[in-house]
Amino acid sequence: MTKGSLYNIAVVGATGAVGQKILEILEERDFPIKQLKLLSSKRSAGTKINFKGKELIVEEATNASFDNVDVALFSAGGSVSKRFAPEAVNRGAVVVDNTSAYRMDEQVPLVVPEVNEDDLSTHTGIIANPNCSTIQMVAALKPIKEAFGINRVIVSTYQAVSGAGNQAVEELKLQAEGFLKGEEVPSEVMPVKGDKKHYPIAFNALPQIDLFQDNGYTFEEMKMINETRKILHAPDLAVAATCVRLPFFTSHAESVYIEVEQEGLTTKDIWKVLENAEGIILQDDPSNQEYPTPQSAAGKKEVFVGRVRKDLDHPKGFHMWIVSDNLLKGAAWNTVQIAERVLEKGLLLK
Ligand code: NAP
Ligand code: 12T
Repeated sequence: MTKGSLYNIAVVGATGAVGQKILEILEERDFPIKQLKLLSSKRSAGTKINFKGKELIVEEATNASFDNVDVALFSAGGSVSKRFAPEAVNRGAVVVDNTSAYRMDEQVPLVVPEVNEDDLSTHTGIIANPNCSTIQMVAALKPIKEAFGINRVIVSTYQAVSGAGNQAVEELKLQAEGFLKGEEVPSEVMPVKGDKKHYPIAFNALPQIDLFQDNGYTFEEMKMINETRKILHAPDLAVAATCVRLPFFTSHAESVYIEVEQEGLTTKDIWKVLENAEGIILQDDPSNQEYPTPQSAAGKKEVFVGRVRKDLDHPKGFHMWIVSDNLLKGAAWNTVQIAERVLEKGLLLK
């Protein structure tokens, strides 16, 4: 980033749950913006959004939207990224893509800045932002892996509805209100919009996030498995995941079991590493009932870790509880962080 330079930025999906958070963070970080384009589908074109005290008008995304754009931040679903990201790159924009469209593409770096920022320099136009559940887990596991080695990970997630977008948030609100009044509110979005069946999310727990794959895992679970291996540069790491949706609005929580390579470690050894890790806050004091929760992590950019303890049977096994705001570190903040590092490292296309 040349000091004082300003850049043309496009936000695709600016009216969505993630897009709105991206705008808040661009404003808060005083991102060096010359011109800001807000893009959506035809549905929201014309919507007015306030940014830094000025009213901006949302436009429908077209190929021409990306003329003269330096950095385009995409959070409008995989099909929108497939349709427009290559067009944006052809026009000279670096794309930071928040969807799963390109994450496992070998040409595309998949980046959590605290974990593998060096991978950014290999980009050829598109940089992928990992899945929200993956981001917070690898942020905590990376420093442990570096210090002690890790050869197995087993994770169960407790995920907020905001991960599934604004319509899912509305569905939970209406359903919870209805349930308390003894009325039944039908499910149309959860667990997955457009899937064959729907189940209530209010006062429930749904062991399905994203579509089922042929191997019996959901796509969200496979994203966690494959993305973790790619980001940690550990293609042979044993990873298993169970992803569950719960009826709260913000932050994902994860119960994570790991087996380390080094023998004889204690909980204190893990604490020490986490205390010094970038972007991590250790919040772990059982004697004072200190641990993170989805509510305490909401609105914060960091990843919180608590409940670190040794497995009672496996000598190299540890358990922990990892919580982070899914729309911030899990999506919008990681995306803007990537964009900031692209500018700092001089990695624009033009
Ligand atoms: P959302 O609240 O449903 O918002 C969707 C956004 O995409 C809206 O701005 C919508 O515009 C826009 N959009 C839809 N179709 C479009 C089209 N054909 N052309 C241009 N824009 C279009 O969803 P969200 O929660 O913000 O998530 C958006 C996407 O981000 C998800 O599909 C997912 O791929 C990704 N995401 C990633 C993570 C992560 O783990 N890193 C987390 C959450 C979401 P309208 O207002 O016009 O409909
Ligand atoms: N289906 O970016 O429903 O791959 O919580 C993130 C969150 C996909 C993604 C969700 C999803 C992604 C969800």
